[in-house]
Amino acid sequence: MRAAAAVAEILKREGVQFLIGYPVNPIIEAAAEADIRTIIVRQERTGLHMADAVSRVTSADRIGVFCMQQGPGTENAFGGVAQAYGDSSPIVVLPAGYPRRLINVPPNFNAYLNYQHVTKWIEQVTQGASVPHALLRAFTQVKNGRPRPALVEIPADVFGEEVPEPLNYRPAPRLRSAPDPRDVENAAGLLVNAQRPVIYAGQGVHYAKGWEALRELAELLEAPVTTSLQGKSAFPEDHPLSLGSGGRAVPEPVHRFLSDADVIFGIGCSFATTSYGVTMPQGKTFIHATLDPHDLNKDVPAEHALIGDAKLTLEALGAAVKERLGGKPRGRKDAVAAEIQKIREPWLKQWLPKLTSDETPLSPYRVIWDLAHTVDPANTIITHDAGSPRDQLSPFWQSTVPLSYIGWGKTTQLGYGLGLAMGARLACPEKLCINVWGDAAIGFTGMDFETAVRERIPILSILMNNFSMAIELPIMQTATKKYGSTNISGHYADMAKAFGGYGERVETPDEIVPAIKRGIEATRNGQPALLEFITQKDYQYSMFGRG
Ligand SMILES: Cc1ncc(C[n+]2csc(CCOP(=O)(O)OP(=O)(O)O)c2C)c(N)n1
Ligand SMILES: [Mg+2]
Repeated sequence: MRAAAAVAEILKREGVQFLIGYPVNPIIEAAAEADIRTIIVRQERTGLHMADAVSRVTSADRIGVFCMQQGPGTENAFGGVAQAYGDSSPIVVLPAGYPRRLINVPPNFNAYLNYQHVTKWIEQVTQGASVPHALLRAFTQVKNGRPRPALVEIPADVFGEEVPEPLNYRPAPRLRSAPDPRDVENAAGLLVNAQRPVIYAGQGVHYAKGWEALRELAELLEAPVTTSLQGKSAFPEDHPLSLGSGGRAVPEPVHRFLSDADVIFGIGCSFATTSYGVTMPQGKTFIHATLDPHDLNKDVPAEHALIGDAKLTLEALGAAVKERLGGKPRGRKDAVAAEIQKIREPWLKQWLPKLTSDETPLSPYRVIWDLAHTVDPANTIITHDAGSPRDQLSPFWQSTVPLSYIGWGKTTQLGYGLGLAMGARLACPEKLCINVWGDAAIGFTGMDFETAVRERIPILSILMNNFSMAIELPIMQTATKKYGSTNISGHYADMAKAFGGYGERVETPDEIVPAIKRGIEATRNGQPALLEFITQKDYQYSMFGRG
């Protein structure tokens, strides 16, 4: 068996149902021969974003795989891998390499050398017979420990080499580890004794599928819960103990409860310092539960830590807390829920004029509000893009079902949302998959709307066209005034139609809901829809304590 065919067979054994890629790479042809659906994008970055979403929305039960050619393909793919690394998404990347006689000769781009710092595992295969073991190492890495990309570069002349038969490959195992019971007892004691504990859940809860265990612990402790942007939807945001999610913009209860907490329990989170997450207040007692010891004391010094899988950690903590409480909660819940409401209601009231605005150009908040009240949230996966859409969507979008929101932003590449929605739809064909983006974001990856049409990936794309990089207006005033530096233009509904998709430009408030319904109908008929809302240059966000 040739090496390319061996790769395809291994992908099959690993449960890979579609190979996303861009030519030239012999794995594409071999995958098709092995009946793995191949999906060809318009540029590498979007394909990687799609693979990334496949891993995210399946809690890495299915691993997204992307392949591309040596040289330009690998050079152009860098952003997609870097984004997956920044946001900790486990994907397998399979670039071809230059033939072995040239691979280490400048100026040929060498993936092994250049991707070192955006992968958790990287290698260059030097002979066909080594391909199966190299892939076993890569899949073992993405299925275990902190989720991040693994890359195996296969030189073009290796693809034609023979791999000994029968192919000896069993899928990589997925193993979990639990924290030290002494640490669990310690943390349980602290949590039970805390007067104002807050639980902060990150995306580790999604990968561990620890949603139920998180809810049980929160209800037992009667502690309010917030999430990072990446962890959003790990806890139902319509639950009386939910504060809403963190991000650059947050609901006010998130800010107030974190500020007033005595103990903050971070579960499945990195506590990384970022402009796109809440800043942890000083002077609190932190309990940091994470899979990755590299995160400990990195940004937030934590006196107490637990290392292990988020679900196993939450279950162990739940049992220890239960024992300390004599099996049941102490009756604090109503008071905590009432306090949350007391902060939430005036906060929401303050934003309602924007959320229900009748103005034209449209308020982006009104578009989001109407979208939220038109779709079936339990059957929807939504993601934002960088820019105002993120900060306008995340505080007001209530996620009630695990993995119904793909939050991101440890690095914030404009244009990421489209590929995420497409990958989500591929992995969950029964869901309505939505990306909300701005007119600068579409400039990066908009051509791949054609991929959605051609590959029959019917997503709903909500575009806020304000003919501007509105979020940059406050810091680019002179450049805007003198040279129009933040101005952009385009008719994106027409672009969608030109690609064979459903496109509609919406300019009046009464047309928002009917247009959304028509867009959803188009997706039901297998056609991706792009709804272009002409919006205000609004750069007011629900931010607290940051510039
Ligand atoms: C690849 C990349 N380059 C630059 C940025 C910085 N950036 C963040 S948002 C933004 C402008 C966003 O404009 P738009 O998408 O139109 O959203 P708006 O704020 O106008 O609603 C820029 C330049 C980025 N996030 N990603
Ligand atoms: Mg804009």
